[in-house]
Amino acid sequence: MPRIFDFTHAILRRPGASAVKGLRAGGGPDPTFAGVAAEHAAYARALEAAGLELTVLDPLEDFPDALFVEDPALVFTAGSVLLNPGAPSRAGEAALLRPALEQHFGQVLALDEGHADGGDVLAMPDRVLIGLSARTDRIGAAALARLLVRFGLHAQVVETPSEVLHLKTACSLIDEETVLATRALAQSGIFSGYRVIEVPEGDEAGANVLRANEHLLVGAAYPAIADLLSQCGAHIVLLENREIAKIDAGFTCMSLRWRAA
Ligand code: CIR
Repeated sequence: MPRIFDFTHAILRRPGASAVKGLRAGGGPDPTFAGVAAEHAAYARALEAAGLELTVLDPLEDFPDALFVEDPALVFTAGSVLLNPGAPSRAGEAALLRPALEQHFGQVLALDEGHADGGDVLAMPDRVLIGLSARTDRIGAAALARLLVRFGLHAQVVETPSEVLHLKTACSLIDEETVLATRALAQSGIFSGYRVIEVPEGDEAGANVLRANEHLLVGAAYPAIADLLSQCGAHIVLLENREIAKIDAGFTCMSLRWRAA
């Protein structure tokens, strides 16, 4: 029986030079392009090492944040969904992903109202959490929940702490029974039925990790998180994300991953 983090394929998009102007919540300095490109390339290699076959799309210079392919779309074994990103500068990204999705998926559904970002969607074995955020509104979340029914998936709409960009900025699925989450999110009760490993205080920015097959990608700046997760049986891969973190990157948002049927 395949597990929800057993993936065969992923779609990524290489960063363009404009990526250094990507959105960021804290208004900090630009990353260097060389750093963003190197960290993205290392991320791609890590997914390949985890056993995924990659489709790497060309950069989109008009869309600085287009490397974060998991915000304008979602993919599942049963099909894919084009979303409607909540940041105005990212609105055009979904349409530009359509050709790649059509190559791989028989079904490409599209959000028909509201806004929703894939970063606010956590697929779990028994349900899909959709977090409300500055990017995902109630109308978009409800519209997405209706679309997911067509894939046999049950969605639950949840609140996201106001200080985080996306739901998955503050939590990640580790295995079929376990979630990593910041204390604030863990205490909100949305993970009922799961074991929750709390991110150590001060390491909240490291809560986004990525489980893919037997590998678990963790930020190199968060050894305490890697330590906590070492009990979970996955092979931990530490990845630098110093430069891409300046434009609020997480590991989950830089790829669309699925298991081909
Ligand atoms: C943005 O603000 O949209 C990008 N700079 C970062 C998006 C990261 N995506 C994610 O957390 N799902």
